Amino acid sequence: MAPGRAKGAGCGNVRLALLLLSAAAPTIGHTRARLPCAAATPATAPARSAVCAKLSTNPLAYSFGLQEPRIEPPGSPDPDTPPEHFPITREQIDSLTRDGVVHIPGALSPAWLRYMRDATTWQIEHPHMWASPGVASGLYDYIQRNVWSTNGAYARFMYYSPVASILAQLGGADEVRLSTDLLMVNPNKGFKWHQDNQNGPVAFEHAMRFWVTLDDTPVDHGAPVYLRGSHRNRCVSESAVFVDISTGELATYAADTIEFRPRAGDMLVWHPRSIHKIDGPKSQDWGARLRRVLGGTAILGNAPYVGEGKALFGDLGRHSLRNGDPLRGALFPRLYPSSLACEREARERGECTRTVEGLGRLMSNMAASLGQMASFTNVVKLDKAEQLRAERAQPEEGARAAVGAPGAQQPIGASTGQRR
Ligand SMILES: O=C(O)CCC(=O)C(=O)O
Repeated sequence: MAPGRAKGAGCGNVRLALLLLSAAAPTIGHTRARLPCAAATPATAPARSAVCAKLSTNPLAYSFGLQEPRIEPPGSPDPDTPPEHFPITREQIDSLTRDGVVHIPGALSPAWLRYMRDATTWQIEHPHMWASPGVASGLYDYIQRNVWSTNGAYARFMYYSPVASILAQLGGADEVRLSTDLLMVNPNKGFKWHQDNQNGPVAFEHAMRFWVTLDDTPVDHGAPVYLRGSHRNRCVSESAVFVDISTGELATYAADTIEFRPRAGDMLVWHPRSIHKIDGPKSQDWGARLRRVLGGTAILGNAPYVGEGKALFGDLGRHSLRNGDPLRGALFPRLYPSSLACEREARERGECTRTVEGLGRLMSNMAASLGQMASFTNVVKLDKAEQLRAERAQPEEGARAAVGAPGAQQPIGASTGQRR
């Protein structure tokens, strides 16, 4: 374990306090607390950023509210400029339909890649309070949901980069909105077989997942792996997160996996029901290396709000939407065919951040997470069985499985199988 990383045992109360604090934190402007690390880290020498991230378990080092790194997007687009066009082929659309996932090489130009690396270096060095529970858990070195809503650089990436035009073409949609995003730096423990249901208040059929990496995939870990065609499965319940792929219908999908080794600037797009995983390094520590990914969920076309009764960490803003209402507005900003001035301005006024009302909604919907808790328990049981099998076959691997099991060191979110 890296020095400075909080250990699992005994940290539960601290994590809970951080979570509540971070979820309830009101917008109080551009307060910033600097970490004791370098100001700018070139993309080719990221070591100090990684170290900084591992040190950021000190709650006093975190900022609240809006953050603005003042990084200019490529081409300095006018505010109403549509997202950059990136041509998608018929074959790529067919792959997504058939396999439930597609790889889009070179989605980001070198200029966009540089922009996002700069934004991410800045974000890691100015950690936001919302990142504190995930960072304290050690599950990721830095993880922050809805970073678009607090950091202007990520908002501009969503408005003007090719991401939204790629999603519109792949989804055959004339309108794309952002439901939620997630900045994920260094998945130390990986993320075992799961489907995605922390997508915000959008139904599977109106949602599409995206993942843009700022770094090449290492040769022996970190590769996203999918069960081909598993978005068509009929056995995984809507509320499940982690799944057991060794039995039943999923076992048939498990015979055909697709592993990707994306390069920096590549994008993956998949159906939220596609079963997938990512393995971290054996040591569970990325050391001085970085794996920086911005993931998220897009809303395709005219979708209804479906958040009532669900515990959704991507839906903590102030609103009075009821199930069936049109899922639009500044909290779920339009990206394609272009962003909207009124929604951009609402974000800049800090109206898209987490609120006490949103937290209250989350708490009152927590009971709905019981299904997810059951799914997590199943995975822990499965891990124990896998561990025993592995120990019999290969003693060293078995020992690693014991450390790597999600239940071995309860990460924040483990009890519900959710990432914040
Ligand atoms: O890249 C990661 O760390 C996890 C990606 C993933 O499984 C997801 O976004 O659902």
